[in-house]
This record gives sequence, C-alpha cells and structure tokens, in this order.
Amino acid sequence: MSEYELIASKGCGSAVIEMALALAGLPHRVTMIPYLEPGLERDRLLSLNPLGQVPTLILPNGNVMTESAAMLLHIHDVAPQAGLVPSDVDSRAAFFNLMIVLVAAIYPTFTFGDDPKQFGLDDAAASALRAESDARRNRIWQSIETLISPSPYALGPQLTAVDLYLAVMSAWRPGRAWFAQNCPKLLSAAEAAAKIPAVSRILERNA
Ligand SMILES: N[C@@H](CCC(=O)N[C@@H](CS)C(=O)NCC(=O)O)C(=O)O
Repeated sequence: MSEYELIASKGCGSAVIEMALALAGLPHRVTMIPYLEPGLERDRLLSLNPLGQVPTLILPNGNVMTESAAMLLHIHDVAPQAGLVPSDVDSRAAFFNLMIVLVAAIYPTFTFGDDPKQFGLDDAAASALRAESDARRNRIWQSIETLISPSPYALGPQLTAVDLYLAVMSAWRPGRAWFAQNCPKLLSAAEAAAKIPAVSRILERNA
C-alpha cells in the first residue's frame, strides 16, 4: 500500500485528519463508515482500533494510528512544509497545550456525553451525565477563549492543526451560535480556517 487509508465518519473528528492529509499533499483514501453500526465495517474498525473510534489511520507501511493528535504530529513529520505545527519554540508550546486540551479535555466530553446509556446508566443518570459533560465542555471552551488572539488563525498568521480542530469542533454541541455569543475568538479562528478551499470542501462534505 503506498497511500494512507483514513477510516472516517461523516461529521466526526476524522474530518480534521482528512484536512491535514489534503493540506500536506499526502496520497490518501478515505473510507467512510457508519462507525457505530454493527456490521463488517465496524468489525474491521474494531480489529484495528479496540475503542472503535474514528479517526483511525492506516499508514503506508501498514501501521495503525488511533489518536488524532498523534496523527497530526506524524503528518507534520512527513510533510513539515505544510506548517501544521508551528516552528518557533513559544508558538509550539502554545500549540501543544491547545491541541492537547482539545483532544484530552474537550473530546472526552463527547465520549461520555454523546451516548451515556452505553455506560449502563438509567435515564436520569444518563441525562445528568450528558448535562454535566456539556457544561464542563462549555467551561473548557471559555477558558481556551482567553488564551488566543486570532490574527487570523488561533496562533497567528499561520494556519496550524489547532485551527482544523476548531473548524470541525465549532460545529458540534453547543454549536456555532453559542460560540458567536461566548467564544467569538475561537469562532473567528475556525472561520478563517474554513475559508481555505481544502478545509471548506471537507467541512461541506461532513455537514
Ligand atoms: N481520542 C480520539 C477521540 C476520537 C473520538 O472520540 N471519535 C469519536 C467520533 S467523532 C468516536 O469515535 N466516538 C465513539 C466512541 O468513543 O465510542 C482522537 O482524538 O482521535
């Protein structure tokens, strides 16, 4: 195999990796699957990624990656000219911090809030977990809002992988109207990224 295979699902964080592969100019194919639906495609996903999550990325050498932030750092290693990771030390520190907040603090609020009943909770406990994880996410977004001054991207004049996450995640709960009201700087970085043709094309396909 001489290309990457991205296992993806509509509306998911796999769009971030598809954008990165496109911007980096790396040969790839996207296998769109209904990742939660039992069947052959999910069986294959589970055989590659025991968490059954997308994105899952198969590298040209057959190795498998299951964490989006790791995939982005790998794509940067292979195609540094795309500039998905900043090059100066101060910007890199801010970049690493923001990206890890997105994957380690924001993303899990969806893991636990999207379908809380899968954790064996009754109706009342499931809606409490959903409400609390939604509220926690909003607090995290508001804390990140204070960290950036978009110009036009989150970390300055260069688009980085953080902007790709913002472009995708700002469409998820609580949605863009909430961001406009509460986190206008994050939304403005997301919108700047969405003006890039490769980003807008993939956003449209994932809407
Ligand atoms: N840590 C993973 C999280 C990926 C993730 O949660 N993806 C969602 C889809 S957008 C998913 O697969 N959810 C199903 C689940 O967690 O069971 C990453 O950053 O790549």
